[in-house]
Amino acid sequence: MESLRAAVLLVLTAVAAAAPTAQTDQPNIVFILADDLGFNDISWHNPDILTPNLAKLAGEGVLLEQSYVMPLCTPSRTALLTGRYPYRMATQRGAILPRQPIGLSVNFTLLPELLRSAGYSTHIVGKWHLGFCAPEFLPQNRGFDSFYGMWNGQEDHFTHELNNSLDLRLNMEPDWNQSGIYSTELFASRAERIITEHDKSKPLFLYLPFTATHQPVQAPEELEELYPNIPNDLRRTFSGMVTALDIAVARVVESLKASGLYENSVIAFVSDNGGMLTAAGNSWPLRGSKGTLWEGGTRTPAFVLSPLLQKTGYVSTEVIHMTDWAPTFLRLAGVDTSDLGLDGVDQWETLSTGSPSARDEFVYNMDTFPVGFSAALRQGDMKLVWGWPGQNSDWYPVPDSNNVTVPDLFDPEYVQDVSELDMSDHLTDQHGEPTLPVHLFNITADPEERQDLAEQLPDVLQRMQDRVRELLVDVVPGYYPPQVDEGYPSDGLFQTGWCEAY
Ligand SMILES: *[C@@H]1O[C@H](CO)[C@@H](O)[C@H](O)[C@H]1NC(C)=O
Ligand SMILES: *[C@@H]1O[C@H](CO)[C@@H](O)[C@H](O)[C@H]1NC(C)=O
Ligand SMILES: *[C@@H]1O[C@H](CO)[C@@H](O)[C@H](O)[C@H]1NC(C)=O
Ligand SMILES: *[C@@H]1O[C@H](CO)[C@@H](O)[C@H](O)[C@H]1NC(C)=O
Ligand SMILES: *[C@@H]1O[C@H](CO)[C@@H](O)[C@H](O)[C@H]1NC(C)=O
Ligand SMILES: [Ca+2]
Repeated sequence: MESLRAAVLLVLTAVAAAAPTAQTDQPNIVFILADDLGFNDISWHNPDILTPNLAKLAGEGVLLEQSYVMPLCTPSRTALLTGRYPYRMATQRGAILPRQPIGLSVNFTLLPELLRSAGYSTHIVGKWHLGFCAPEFLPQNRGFDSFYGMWNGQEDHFTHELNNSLDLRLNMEPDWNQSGIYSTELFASRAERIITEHDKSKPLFLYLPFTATHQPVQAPEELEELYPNIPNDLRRTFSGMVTALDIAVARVVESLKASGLYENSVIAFVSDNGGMLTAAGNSWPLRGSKGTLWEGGTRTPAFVLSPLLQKTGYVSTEVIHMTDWAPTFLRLAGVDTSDLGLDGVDQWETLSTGSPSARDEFVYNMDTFPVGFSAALRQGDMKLVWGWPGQNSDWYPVPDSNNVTVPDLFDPEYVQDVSELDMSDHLTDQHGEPTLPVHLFNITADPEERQDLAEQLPDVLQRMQDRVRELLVDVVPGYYPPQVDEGYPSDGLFQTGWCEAY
């Protein structure tokens, strides 16, 4: 009896002693975000694409086959950095346009701010795209110790200009000196420098949102030349962009190893949304494209890599949602998230051990228009798509020649149709069913969304529609005002200070 008590005491003491070291063991966190890289734009889904480094790294970690993100750049980034659904923050509708007077509301505390409070050095390299019209929206005022990159959603990959105006800064300082250096290489160099110069007495959070493979479609010539057999010119250049990204990620991981940070690092690689057809991105065989609620808009290549993972070298089909990364990283940093009201869930057990996903449900997106709405919900195997799914609802193989016209992202006429439908009572009326289209799929059995089960499974349909009605109460309609003249660049440079923060 005595010895049992002693043993228990010993265990308790060991646990107590372990607690403080957990704090100092906070891992380095490196989050690598690809831009518009579709399901079919990576070698493990499409052998025509050359990403040997990414495939090797994914193989050494856990390849995530059900990694879900938002359909567009800005919504996806708001989900990542807040751990919340964009529909609760009015950021769900679109990507921020250069002269739109909007940003991610300062009401929301971002991941880097919370990590910095927990002792991290925090850096962002690459594309911000969460608003810059007010200084309060800028990354260095949202928890990042340093910012190097661009404020907008896209720019020329060599000149770093959009509409003949520079969008490249180190914190506030414009960097006029990088014309001719390819964006993906430029950002990899900056990331290497941050890693090399990192003060190891602190943990590092490096957020690395590359502009690859967003349009404009441009690649270093020698990488494009690796693809002589791709018949579509735009797709060939696009493929070179993917390979540039592959090389850049390898450089970053090498640099973590060389500086001794790798052993205590967690590295995630995720694409922010599906392939954009007009920019030669591709989500085949999934349905739809960037900008849609279909799998092709929301399910993208991803993996996690870390010596801290208990089980590695396998393909996980567990659902990980974009909102889950913030609470997962915060848990690793020792930050309690229980009072933060996040939609994301801590997925470390799943990532580390391969145990079932910590969630059974997620919202792909929701938005309400003056009349009409758009929603998709997942519960277990099942997916409900209700209302406007976005443009491009077909299946789009990679173009096999130059003689193809691909559909554009937005078709104003279609939006017009939806807005003409009277949806004014969809929140309350359980019996007068909306006239908007409704679809039901078993994603496990039918990831391509070809078999609509809405008529076959009325009970499941009813249950999921009821759940959407319940969730709709929380929807803040997307805030997406027109562009304003105050936002025009001046002195050849994109500027801040032409809107009020909110
Ligand atoms: C921010 O918080 C203020 C004060 O609570 C509130 O009035 C405002 O609506 C919030 N804005 C957003 C975008 O949530
Ligand atoms: C590009 O800049 C010019 C000059 O400021 C302006 O007239 C034009 O509207 C701009 N284009 C866009 C797409 O903002
Ligand atoms: C750009 O180059 C100029 C002179 O060539 C130099 O004074 C300046 O510090 C450089 N800026 C940056 C951000 O490297
Ligand atoms: C291009 O495609 C169209 C429609 O598919 C076809 O009618 C036309 O002959 C094609 N042109 C060439 C040069 O192959
Ligand atoms: C969905 O498909 C999977 C795989 O075929 C099956 O196990 C499951 O029972 C299906 N779920 C429903 C609700 O039909
Ligand atoms: Ca994107």
